[in-house]
Amino acid sequence: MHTTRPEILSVITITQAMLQPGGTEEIRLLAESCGYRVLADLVVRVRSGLPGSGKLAELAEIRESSGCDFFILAHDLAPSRKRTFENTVGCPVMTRTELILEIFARRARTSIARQQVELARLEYLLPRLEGGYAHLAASQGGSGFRGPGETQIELDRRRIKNRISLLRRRLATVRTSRREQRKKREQKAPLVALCGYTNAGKTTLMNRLAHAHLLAEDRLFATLDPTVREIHNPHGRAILLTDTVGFIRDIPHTLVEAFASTLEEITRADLVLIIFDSADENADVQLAVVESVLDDIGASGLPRLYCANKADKADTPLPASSGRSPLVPVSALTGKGIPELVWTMHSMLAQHISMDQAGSVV
Ligand SMILES: Nc1nc2c(ncn2[C@@H]2O[C@H](COP(=O)(O)OP(=O)(O)OP(=O)(O)O)[C@@H](O)[C@H]2O)c(=O)[nH]1
Ligand SMILES: [Mg+2]
Repeated sequence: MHTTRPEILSVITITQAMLQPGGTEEIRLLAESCGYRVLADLVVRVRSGLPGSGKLAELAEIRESSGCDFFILAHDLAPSRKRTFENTVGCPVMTRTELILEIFARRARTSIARQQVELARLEYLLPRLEGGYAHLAASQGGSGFRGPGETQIELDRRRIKNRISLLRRRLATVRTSRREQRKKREQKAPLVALCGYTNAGKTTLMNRLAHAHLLAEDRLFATLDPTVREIHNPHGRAILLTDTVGFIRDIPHTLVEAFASTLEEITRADLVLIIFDSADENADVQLAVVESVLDDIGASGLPRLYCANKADKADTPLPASSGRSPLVPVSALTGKGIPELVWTMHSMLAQHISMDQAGSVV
């Protein structure tokens, strides 16, 4: 019997010369996390997002000889320039934002995550419909909107707007009910939010601390929905831990908006545990991204504890620790440093909460 396997698409990534450190590795990891086979990583010089005409002609030849299905750009591009790019190289071109939206679409499992991702994709698509993006939404798989042809633009736009309003209304209800759940929890125990760059090891740490079995894997954006687990300190007092969606540099704006109720979990925490991969040579850049997202979502004033994870892999001790404290090195994988982390977490909570309220609850 003949069984059909899902087709694996082959891609070539294109990183701008002089992009930030780690840009090429990150776009490859993003592409692989989306299930694509990466045939090559090219670094090219671009001006306003577009390579020069000679380079574009060269890319068209590379596409012919490699048989790649499309190119993935490590940067974003205005719709008209993207069309020029695609017409010259003779295949679709996916921007970084589109790739991230696609990964989210593929990862979303729960109904709330699916609605959040659908909203983000539609918000992204709406202003681009006229530019002929509908075919792209239809051709790239995933669970997002399938746009009909350009002839129906007005109809599409109306449908999309209606769908966006419906999704916004539904997600507003989710936000309200999450707030109510949080209020109940807040009365029960202090909340520690695990946050950090995607793939830093947040879920592995959550599993280690709470003896949980949540999905942790070597892929970007394995976690989309917030999860809460209860742990107890040696005196039997409860602490709630919440694991949530990871951050990435230049996180698409529509995603931040659509995931507002998820990110709100962090802003309500009594302590923010910032987990980073201390073995990653770009840990400093990633930490700066995380700190800036925390600022953006209004969580900058919360007490924070840095957790230098993957200490089992790090050659040099804490390359990214510059000026950040308190900081505890751990390995969520082996358990090294976990008792120190738990102790610091408890003492920070005790200090913070006793300052906030009359009596200590920890
Ligand atoms: N060597 C080593 N690997 C680790 C450690 N902690 C996590 N990992 C690995 O790092 C990868 C990512 O771990 P996750 O826990 O899924 O990371 P995350 O931060 O939750 O990632 P997202 O949910 O995708 O944002 C997995 O392959 C883990 O096994 C550690 O301390 N040491
Ligand atoms: Mg995770």
